[in-house]
Amino acid sequence: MAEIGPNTRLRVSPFYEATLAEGVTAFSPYNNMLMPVSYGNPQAEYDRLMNGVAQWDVSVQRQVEIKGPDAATLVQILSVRDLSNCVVGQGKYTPMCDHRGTLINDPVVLKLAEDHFWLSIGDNNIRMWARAIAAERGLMVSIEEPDVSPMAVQGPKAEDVVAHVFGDWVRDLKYFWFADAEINGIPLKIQRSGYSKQGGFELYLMDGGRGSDLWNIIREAGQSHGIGPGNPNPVERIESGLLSYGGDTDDATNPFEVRLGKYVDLDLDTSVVGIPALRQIKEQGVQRHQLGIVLDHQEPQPGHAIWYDVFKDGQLVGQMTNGGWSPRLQTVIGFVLVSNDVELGDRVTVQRNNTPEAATVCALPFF
Ligand code: THG
Repeated sequence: MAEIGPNTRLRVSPFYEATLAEGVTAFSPYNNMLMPVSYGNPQAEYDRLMNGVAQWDVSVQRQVEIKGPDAATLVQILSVRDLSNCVVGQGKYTPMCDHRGTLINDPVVLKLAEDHFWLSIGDNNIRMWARAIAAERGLMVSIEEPDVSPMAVQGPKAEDVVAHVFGDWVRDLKYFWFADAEINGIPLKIQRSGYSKQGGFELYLMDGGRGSDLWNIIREAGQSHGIGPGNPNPVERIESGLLSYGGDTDDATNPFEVRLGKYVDLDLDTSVVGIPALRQIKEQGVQRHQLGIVLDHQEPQPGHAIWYDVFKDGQLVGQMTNGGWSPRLQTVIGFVLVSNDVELGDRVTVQRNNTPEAATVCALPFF
């Protein structure tokens, strides 16, 4: 078995030592870092998220820090969602597109001050993109990667654990709002957010030297609720209909195709990158849509690393982009990105490796 390991181009997280101590068994590269993706017991990891609480090293969700007199202008130029009503202390889930209207990221934007933002990004180099756009537009901003590393605490017991450590005030945080906090001299921000629909928070560690300390504080506080390690769960997120940028999208995917149209404001100024193209795409008609799929074949099977072709009446209609065994539905489910003439309830065939499998197309989210 070949190895892939940390180096200066594949950095480790401040929580690396802690995740090794928890028994991490697999990593995946993401934003030039290593993200833990398994602790060897998918069922236990799923159950903790659904019924208890889990802590995740998601420091790969890097922050692009934009500061300066033109910071708000730049963040809007990069975002196809109208951010004019985003206030200090608030976060917003925000698609970003290139000039062709192709989705290039879907960060959570955090507004720290009128002239200070973090883009909490998915897997793509938005720091370089932001610098290029800022320079071309002659904007006065600084764009850096700060020493900030999120840890997610997710699940129905997450609020009790976080409140136990930081105080009951966290219970009043609204969805995507955040506030400063400190524990044992560790500076952080706490946001009600996270890549699951089971509720919880993200703790943005602001001192990379204190990763194990923060990890262990949460670990201790969660003992009575059976806390354990986890990661952005590959199946819960499918059940919940959460998009994986780069997993369910490719270099030709626009936000309308993958259910992000509600976050696109076509009335934004044409200076916003992607808006002119998105208006044109909308006018000409969106060609594909993202739907759910349920495979007839009801045996647990691993997720997949490639998109599988999907056929309807013998015609290629698109691809299955992700999938996995759903413990709640006791069957294999996934997402498809298919042409518009594929409708809910349609019977299709998924070409998985060399095996065709019958399946039914359905609505998202599954729950
Ligand atoms: N948290 C933070 N940063 C992130 C992620 C995160 N960066 C990378 C990645 N995840 C970005 N992608 C998403 C995708 C979905 C959501 C958040 C980040 C999400 N979506 C909800 C939904 O679709 O139902 C809510 C969106 C809304 O209605 O506002 O939460 O997880 N810090």
